[in-house]
Amino acid sequence: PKSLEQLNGFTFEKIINEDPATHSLTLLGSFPDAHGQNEITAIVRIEKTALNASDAERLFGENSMIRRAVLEESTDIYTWMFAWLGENRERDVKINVICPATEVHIRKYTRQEVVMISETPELYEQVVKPYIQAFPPSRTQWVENILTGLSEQNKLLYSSDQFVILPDMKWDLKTISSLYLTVIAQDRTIRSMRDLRKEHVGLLKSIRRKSYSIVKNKWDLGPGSLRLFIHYQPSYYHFHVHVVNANYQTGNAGMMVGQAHLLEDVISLLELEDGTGPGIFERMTLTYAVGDQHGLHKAFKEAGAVLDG
Ligand code: M7G
Repeated sequence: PKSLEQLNGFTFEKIINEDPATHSLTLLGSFPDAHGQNEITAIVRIEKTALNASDAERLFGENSMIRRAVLEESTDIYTWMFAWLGENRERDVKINVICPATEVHIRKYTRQEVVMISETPELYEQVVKPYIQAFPPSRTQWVENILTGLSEQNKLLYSSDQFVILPDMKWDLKTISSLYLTVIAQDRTIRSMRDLRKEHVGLLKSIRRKSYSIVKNKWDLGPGSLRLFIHYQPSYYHFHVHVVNANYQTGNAGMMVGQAHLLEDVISLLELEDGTGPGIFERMTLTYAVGDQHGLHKAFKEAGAVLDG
């Protein structure tokens, strides 16, 4: 096919690949041959083109390219919307806004080089703990809003005095192959994975059990289709678990080795504790990548903890 008219001669048979990360669909089907007598098997891959950096200045404003936008959610400083670049179309773009954005947000979203850090328990005490404690409570206002019923209440999939489950802000809420939920613990004393102890095994297992049953009931995906993980370092120091379609692949660092720790492995490690003496996460050295814009980077450098790059 060399024209739209010829493209429209395509007979769709089935989808052979669906990749939300590259915004593409690969279709199997056929085109008629030149005489219109036989059907010739064809693969068509359709991918949304990248947004053009030179359009940046006209994305918003008087001559905006955006024709329509619908608010999906707004909480604290975070807002997300879906928008259309023309009429009668499938929604084109998801727009996330952070306003007002803090210095920490700007650093987090800025492209950067990473270096590997081996965080010993001593380094945690000396550098990381004070860093976590220095965050003002406003940093996790969005979490408080969810837990106290001020926002995203119609999104809650589960709520108890232990934790809530709801769609993650990253998810478009409809593409099952990129399903992304977040589980937020009520317990405000667990700031990160470092704080997990044997006594939390019950909580972690309930999170696992409930996540499985909710996803099964609502989207008919079994436990084998889910990847449950915890970030270390996370961006927000209020304990939460990521629940993601196991088949979802993204270039996003959030699922990379080093930052993502499987909930299963964490439960298993904690179960090995004998319940006396310091816990595994009090004794373990955790190795991960830190961006050179990350708030911890400078402190680690000063402490001589940055490995040669
Ligand atoms: P994280 O491991 O602390 O950091 O995860 P990351 O953002 O670097 O992954 C926090 C998770 O909460 C992320 O998956 C975010 O997309 C998600 N998230 C962040 N905010 C501000 C919101 C929100 O307001 N609502 C919801 N539903 N999810 C959020």
